[in-house]
Amino acid sequence: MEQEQKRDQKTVDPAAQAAIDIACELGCELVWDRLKAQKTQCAFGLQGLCCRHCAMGPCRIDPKGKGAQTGICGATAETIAARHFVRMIAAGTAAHSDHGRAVAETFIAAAKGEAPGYGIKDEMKLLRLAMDLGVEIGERSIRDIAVDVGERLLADFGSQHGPLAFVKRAPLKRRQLWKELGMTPRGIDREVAEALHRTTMGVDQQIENLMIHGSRCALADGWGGSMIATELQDTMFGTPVPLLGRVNLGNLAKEEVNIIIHGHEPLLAEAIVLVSREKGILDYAKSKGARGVNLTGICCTANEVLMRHGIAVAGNFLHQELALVTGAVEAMVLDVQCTMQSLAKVASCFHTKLITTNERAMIPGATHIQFHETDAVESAGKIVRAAIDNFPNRKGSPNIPAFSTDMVAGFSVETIGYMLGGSFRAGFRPLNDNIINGRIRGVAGVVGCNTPKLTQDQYHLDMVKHLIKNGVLVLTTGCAAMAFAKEGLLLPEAAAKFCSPGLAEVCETVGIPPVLHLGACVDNSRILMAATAVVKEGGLGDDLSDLPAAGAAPEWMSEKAIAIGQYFVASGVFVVFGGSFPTLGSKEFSDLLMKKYREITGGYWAFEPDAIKAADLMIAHIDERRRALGLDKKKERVLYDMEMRRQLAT
Ligand code: SF4
Ligand code: MSK
Repeated sequence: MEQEQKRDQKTVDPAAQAAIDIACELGCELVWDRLKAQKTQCAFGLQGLCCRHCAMGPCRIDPKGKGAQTGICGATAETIAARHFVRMIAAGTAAHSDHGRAVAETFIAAAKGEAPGYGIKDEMKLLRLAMDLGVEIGERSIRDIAVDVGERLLADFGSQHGPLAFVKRAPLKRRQLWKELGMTPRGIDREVAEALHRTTMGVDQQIENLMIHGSRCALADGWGGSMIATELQDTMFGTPVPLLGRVNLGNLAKEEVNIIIHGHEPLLAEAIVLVSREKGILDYAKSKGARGVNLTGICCTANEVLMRHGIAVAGNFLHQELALVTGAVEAMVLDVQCTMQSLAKVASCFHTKLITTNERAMIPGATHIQFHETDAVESAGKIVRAAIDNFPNRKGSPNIPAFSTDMVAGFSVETIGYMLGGSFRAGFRPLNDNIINGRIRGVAGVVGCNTPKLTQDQYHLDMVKHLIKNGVLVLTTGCAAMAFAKEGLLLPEAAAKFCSPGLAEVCETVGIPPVLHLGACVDNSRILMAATAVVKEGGLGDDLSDLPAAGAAPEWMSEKAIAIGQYFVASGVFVVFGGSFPTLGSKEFSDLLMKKYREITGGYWAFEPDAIKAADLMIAHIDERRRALGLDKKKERVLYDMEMRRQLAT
């Protein structure tokens, strides 16, 4: 009974619950209602056992062994599940990488002076990138260097033979392994196209072979498209440094024009931040009876402007409809990814204007105002003015749940290095030392979405509280980061309250929270870079798979999460997913991912619906890595006699 009640509970967030109650009173349909309307979901689809890759189908495999055991073409359960999984990786890689491409194109235009409103904010990062990429610095201007850096990275999308530029950042041993396995990504678009080719009817029907390419495609995301997005965004808009932010629906303002930016690409959001602070815009808002313009965000666009400007976050994925239900939102401005089509219907119950801005992502019922990167300020101004014009259309007084929590965000890899080592000797030595001495047991990346199939944020919170209680430092991105922020886990004070004594001591000494917010979904590439920095710092093995580290996406829903999971697995990391897993209908394919991959790349998958058990799996993996590194034994103190000292000196 208690279990059932728990399952029925939609959220653990009181702000979300208040908004759900309002929607209920108003008869406004939400994501949970639509989930219910789906009734029992297709068991074949859930387990990866249906295929509609050709017109002989759709075909499905009976997991109980009674009905059909192959598709009409003869494809087995294994092949069907593997092809589906690889297509999810390809879609996720395409999404992150198309984002990266848009950023690279704007970066080049900005460097050439063809995109007024954008520039190069972090020149140091640009120079570091130039050195990494072999771009000449000499006496050249920042602009010329930036054009070459942008062109070099843009070339990775269409490259045919690779390797991608950032692959060489990975530890040597990992690169050699990728080479031996044939997993080194050659070109971002090439890997996505080949994934679609191989998974079409009658092509690759051998699951190990399919997953070699699935891994190569995922690596083109993590060490390619996503990393390009992160690095160029930092260079253009500034590398994040820790700052104070706030999260939850209480950040909507009763008497101001509320604009919510939602999606993933920060190109428009950066321009909106700029424009919404202009005096002319504020005066315009006042002329319409508002006190000002209040900008907040949802999903990863929110993370981007939080990390660089401290813009408040209205909520994570499942908050997108709830924010509109408050009746306080003049405009929700969408770019790309994770924006539900239902927003148009919810917005129509209120005065809210739903504005799409990207030609790649339109929604019936929304107003489309195309954003032009080459005319960013003017374009953003049009959008902000449209929101202000909507303020007088508010129907009655808004109903804003008064919940807001403070947080510290903005932990780029550079910042973590400075915080640990100081500006002059930035580095990961103190982190490595504290892992070696056991104050920090290990590191976990806990990232990803929400899904209405699970109580919003519950799994995230249960897992992470268990991890930090057991001495595991957590790195986070995406909507997971917002779940932790709402609970106060992104505050330094959380260390004393929730952590093991060792982890609390380290956090208090350095002044960091036990859960570090590294940014948006594309910024999972920062976790790859941080892990690589730890390996290079020394003392914890010579490959990513040696580290006492693990990853998780407890409440995942997007194909992007599968791409991220696989690039971590292919990079040597153990990854646990909650909720559901799209391969369980095929034991053989699931075994490949969850058992055999351990021998192939050192990384492997697990699926665990229970948050505490999942966290324990991560801890068990971390302990196993510690044992392999010899960190489980207390080092015996050796008293050196004169002879031993002499030997040391020679
Ligand atoms: Fe069915 Fe094979 Fe066609 Fe898939 S590819 S729909 S399994 S016949
Ligand atoms: S926004 S991909 S719901 S994390 Fe990046 Fe959140 Fe998942 Fe979208």
